Amino acid sequence: MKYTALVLVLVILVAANACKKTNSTAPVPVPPVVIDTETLQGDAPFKIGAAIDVYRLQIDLMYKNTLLAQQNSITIENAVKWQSVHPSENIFDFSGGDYIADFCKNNNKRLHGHCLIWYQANPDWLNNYNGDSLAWEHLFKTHIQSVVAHYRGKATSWDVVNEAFRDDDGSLRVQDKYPGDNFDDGCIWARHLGSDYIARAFEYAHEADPNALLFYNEYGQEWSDAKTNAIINMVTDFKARGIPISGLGLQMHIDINTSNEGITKAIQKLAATGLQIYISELDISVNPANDQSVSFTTDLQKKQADKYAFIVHQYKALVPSAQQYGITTWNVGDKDSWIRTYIMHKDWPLLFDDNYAKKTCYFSFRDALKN
Ligand code: 9MR
Repeated sequence: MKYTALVLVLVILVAANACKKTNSTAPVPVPPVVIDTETLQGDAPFKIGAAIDVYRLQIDLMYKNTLLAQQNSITIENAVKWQSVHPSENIFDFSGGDYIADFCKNNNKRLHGHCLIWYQANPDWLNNYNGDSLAWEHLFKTHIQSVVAHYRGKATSWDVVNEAFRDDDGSLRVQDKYPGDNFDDGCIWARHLGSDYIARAFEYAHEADPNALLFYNEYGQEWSDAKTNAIINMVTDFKARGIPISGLGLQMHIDINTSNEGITKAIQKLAATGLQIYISELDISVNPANDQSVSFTTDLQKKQADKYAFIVHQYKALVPSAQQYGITTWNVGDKDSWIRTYIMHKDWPLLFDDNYAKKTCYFSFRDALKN
């Protein structure tokens, strides 16, 4: 009995081993590689970009593959904002920005740095910094020049100053308008350095990398004439004084109801400066009121697709080709949009869905790029 059991075990072992050998030599089926021959970057007469997050790039293959195929310009969404890149007075942390810069270099994508000076995303140590105006100027200059110099030869362009003007009257953000609401909508830079800080930011950035293209970036120009006019006045003044500004970023966080007339007017006015014009943070919300009962109906899909196409057509028609710096969406797909992840709205604002499949607006956007 014992002997029979032993023979049985041996037979099983030999069979299992034979099986293993057969399996290991059997050809492993290779999934077919699908090459996307119809892409945004392939069809655009200018650069097409997305603002991206380091962590997602590291962990989400669909996200990464979409970028690899579709876009040829990358904006660093958060990794080089002051609070990420300069977390304490004597520490710079370039790890996130470097990861994205390497991705761009290895995959031949243009890199746009965002943003050197902003009233938001500043670390507490900076907001609470105690120093006279000379000490503040030193911090300001050191930060700008350290970051720009670090990415010299890697970043083609920078948002030097972001969102310095108010929506209602186009005045400079200085004091916090609503103290007590836990959000400072004024600007530490204007408070400590005076109103000419914007010009000095451009000069410092230019010294650190004379080849970088330097942008002023702003939202709301399609609905706030006051803001657009303030920007145009700033450009006129900068030109008269020889301040090195290369371009204007028209963010365009809009929705399906944003007036077409407002969009046209903003593009026209900015283009008339002769500077590079960059649609820098495009997304089109379909549910701006964050109504929880809304679903992404075919009607909303169509309205969104029409709006995306309208913007591309206007950009191509109104911005001379030598001034077309490109169009960048703020994030890649609906799933990773700041509208979902940051303000937590129920929305579908981008060109790719939750599985990075192409949406109706992707096709209208791409057709508009082509035709
Ligand atoms: O998308 C960004 C979000 O992840 C950040 O938490 C937030 C604050 O730093 O900034 C968001 O990006 C903003 C950009 O830097 C400037 N224009 C408006 C963008 C959306 O809020």
